[in-house]
Amino acid sequence: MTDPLPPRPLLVGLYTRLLRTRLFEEAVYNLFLTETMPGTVHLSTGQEAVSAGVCAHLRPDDFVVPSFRGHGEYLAKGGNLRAAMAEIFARATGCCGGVSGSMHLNDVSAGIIPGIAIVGAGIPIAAGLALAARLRKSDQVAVAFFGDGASNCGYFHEGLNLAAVWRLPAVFICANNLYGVSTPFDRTTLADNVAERASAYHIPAQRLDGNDVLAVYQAAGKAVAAARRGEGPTLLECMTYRFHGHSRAEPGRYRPQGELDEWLARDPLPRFKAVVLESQPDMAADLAEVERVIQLEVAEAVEFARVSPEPDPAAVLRTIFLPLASDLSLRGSPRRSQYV
Ligand SMILES: Cc1ncc(C[n+]2csc(CCOP(=O)(O)OP(=O)(O)O)c2C)c(N)n1
Ligand SMILES: [Mg+2]
Repeated sequence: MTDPLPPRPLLVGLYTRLLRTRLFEEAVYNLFLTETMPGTVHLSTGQEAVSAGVCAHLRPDDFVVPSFRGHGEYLAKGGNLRAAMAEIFARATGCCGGVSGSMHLNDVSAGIIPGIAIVGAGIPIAAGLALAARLRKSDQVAVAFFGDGASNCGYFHEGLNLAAVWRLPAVFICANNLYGVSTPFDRTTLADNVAERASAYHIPAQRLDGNDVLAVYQAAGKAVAAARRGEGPTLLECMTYRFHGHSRAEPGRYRPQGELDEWLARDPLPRFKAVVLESQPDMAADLAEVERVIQLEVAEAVEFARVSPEPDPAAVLRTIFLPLASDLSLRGSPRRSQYV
């Protein structure tokens, strides 16, 4: 870090984003282990600096297309924490009415479109949202979050190419956590890294320390500003690591001994806190206040979710087949809906 620290409110904002995701996911993990929480979860614990550093630059009307490991992307962009907790609890008060679960968190009012479980599929969607912004002559920016594994999918190449040739206001954020499920990055990719692939599309790119929220913040600031100015897309490859396994309580036994410990030593939260307090010791009270508020916020969200009603089973049909629901006949073929 050579640049001066951002101003204090920004430091508080970054810490808030980091900690909100950390404590939210800690609560989710513990509830999952006690079987209080149904379904599956893909935790981003350890990777929080990527979403925190990027989303600190985004306006509410900018778009984020989260990955399936998207709790941090949703929360850092300003998604409603209670609605996310209730969704993972499968409660009617969740952001998808409780019928979806962890992978599709969304809050359209905060510019967060639903996360998609198809790896990489959000990349061309972000290009499409960026095209919509261009056609509307707005200065909105669309950001796609995805993993290293997604960079081997066709969507990655199509999305980057389209955004490049039309100079769309898109930013592509790859959280390279070294694994796609249990397969190491270097077993699936002969290229040294993801960032170098951007040169095939004449897109500027950078590989950076994704556990350093200030480094992410600086690089993302340039990328978002360039997109807003109409200078086209950027790819950032943020090197990071998930502290948990791929999903649920999977222990990640495929990782070589000592690797997790190396990354735990680079945990983005204590690292950021140490940098801030070293240069501005009087911010200790500000950070402690953030910790107090978020602990309460998460505890309150768990309680809210716990006492919320379960969805009406018919809601599954209503939300999936909404346009056809009233026309649906099991004997005949469904009539064409006015919405189709
Ligand atoms: C198109 C597609 N292929 C395979 C899968 C199964 N799958 C789910 S997550 C995952 C790994 C994704 O790895 P990466 O993009 O690096 O994201 P990470 O899990 O590391 O965050 C795979 C292969 C899928 N959901 N979609
Ligand atoms: Mg990965």
